[in-house]
Amino acid sequence: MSPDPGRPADAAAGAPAANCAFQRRCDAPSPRPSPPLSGGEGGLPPALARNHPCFSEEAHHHFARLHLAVAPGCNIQCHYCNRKFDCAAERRPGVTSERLTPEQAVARVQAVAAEIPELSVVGIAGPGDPLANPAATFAALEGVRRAAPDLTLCLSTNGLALLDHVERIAELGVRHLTVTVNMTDPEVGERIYPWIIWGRRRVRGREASRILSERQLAGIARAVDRGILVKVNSVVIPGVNDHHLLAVVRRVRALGAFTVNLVPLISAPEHGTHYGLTGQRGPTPGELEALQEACAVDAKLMRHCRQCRADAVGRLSQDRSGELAELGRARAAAPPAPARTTAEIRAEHRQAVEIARLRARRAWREEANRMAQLPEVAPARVAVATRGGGTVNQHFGHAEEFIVYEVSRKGAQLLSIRRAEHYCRGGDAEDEAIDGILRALEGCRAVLVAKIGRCPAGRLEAAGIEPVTAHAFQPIEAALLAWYRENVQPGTGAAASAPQAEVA
Ligand code: CLF
Ligand code: SF4
Repeated sequence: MSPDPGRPADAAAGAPAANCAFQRRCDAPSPRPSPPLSGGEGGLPPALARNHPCFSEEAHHHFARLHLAVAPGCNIQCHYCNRKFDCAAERRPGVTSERLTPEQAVARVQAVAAEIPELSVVGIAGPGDPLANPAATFAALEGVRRAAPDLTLCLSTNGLALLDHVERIAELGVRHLTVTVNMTDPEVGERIYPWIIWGRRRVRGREASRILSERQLAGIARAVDRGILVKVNSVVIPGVNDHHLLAVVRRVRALGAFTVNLVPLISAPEHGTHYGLTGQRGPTPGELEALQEACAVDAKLMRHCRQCRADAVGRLSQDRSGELAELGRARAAAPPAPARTTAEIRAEHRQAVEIARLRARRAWREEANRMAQLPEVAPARVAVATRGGGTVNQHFGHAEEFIVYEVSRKGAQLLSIRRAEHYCRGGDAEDEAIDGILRALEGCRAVLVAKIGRCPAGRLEAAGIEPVTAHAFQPIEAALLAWYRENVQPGTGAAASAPQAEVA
């Protein structure tokens, strides 16, 4: 944490304030002869976001979060929410298999901390709104602060009650806050929120959205003022607020929001939500990307969100909530491991991450210098399979998701996360799964993996996607730049060489 609780650590160090909307541009290595690349050296997070997997794209390769589902109630109704729905396999916000008391929550933190050394953040994100359940939320946060003071605390809220609690949040040392802002225009809002609870009564229609928006914006401004890093999540709802989100982004950026996360609406009839039942669709990947491109001019965007559950555990790419739920219950009854022990293990992990970061930065620098010699060529989309640690280290057959980057002379920019069923199940190849994987990799020129079998490699090649194992276990951004330099023809953007996968 910052030595001065009212002031971000970066500001104390004389660097640009962590909540500066231009942070990414300030960080870019402009004096280099090569173009300012987004990743590696230039992509390193500012101090406050350094170990937070959501506030830093780079940190999400190294660190894990734990959500404590202590907040069941909500003070508003969103047309995309139904908290009665529960399915262990469902991955989306608001879903949880278990609600915890503050005491159970602290025991869970201790149990999970003993299992996951990369744990860096404990967040409260539901299943309702944390600030509509202030007693449980603050009791849990206080308990965690006492039990594991090195863990970063995080909150996610709809913002209606933020202004009432922002001082307490700051006093507790919460430096990372997410506010979901889907509109600033009540005319748009009345199609998203049927009602809010305000002044002990239910307010409906446009007036509800007017109050909500006013409170959200005032709460964000106050939180920024108190040195809290604010991320804004906006749910993209085609035909309802998509045309309006650029204005939302500009407004929250002007208030000092650190980053904006445009999340696609998840909507299906079986969820029992208003949107699900009325057929409101979410955006297509293309629509989402186009909106992100438009908004990226005005704000730093988060593009690695996994829209996680209210009881999510682990790195963003691997929710271990199901696996660790039992463990939490078993350990809750037993005396917890001494906090000092788990804190020491976490400190060792952080040291190991710094070493990995140094290695990645060195590799990036070398590649950046080589890239500087490259003439102007068209960008290429390339997917990467990773199981964390910041390297290309996942076997194609085990990948449940691919990270898609756009690679060009300007660097490697993360575009999206594409989920897919994994190809190998218990040692058996799933031929049907390859069709879904090919759909997930649509538009990609290559996929960088640690290993791949002969059969799926052939299917990828037939679909025009080059399976690449030549950069296995290299840092991701340097590997992407190296692939690009070696394989893209000047002037055409076409891959130069034949597929180079080493078949497992
Ligand atoms: Fe949790 Fe949210 Fe904190 Fe992260 S999640 S409270 S900021 S610790 Fe992260 Fe999950 Fe996306 Fe949220 S991937 S849904 S942005
Ligand atoms: Fe559900 Fe969150 Fe909306 Fe409340 S604010 S209705 S918990 S999505």
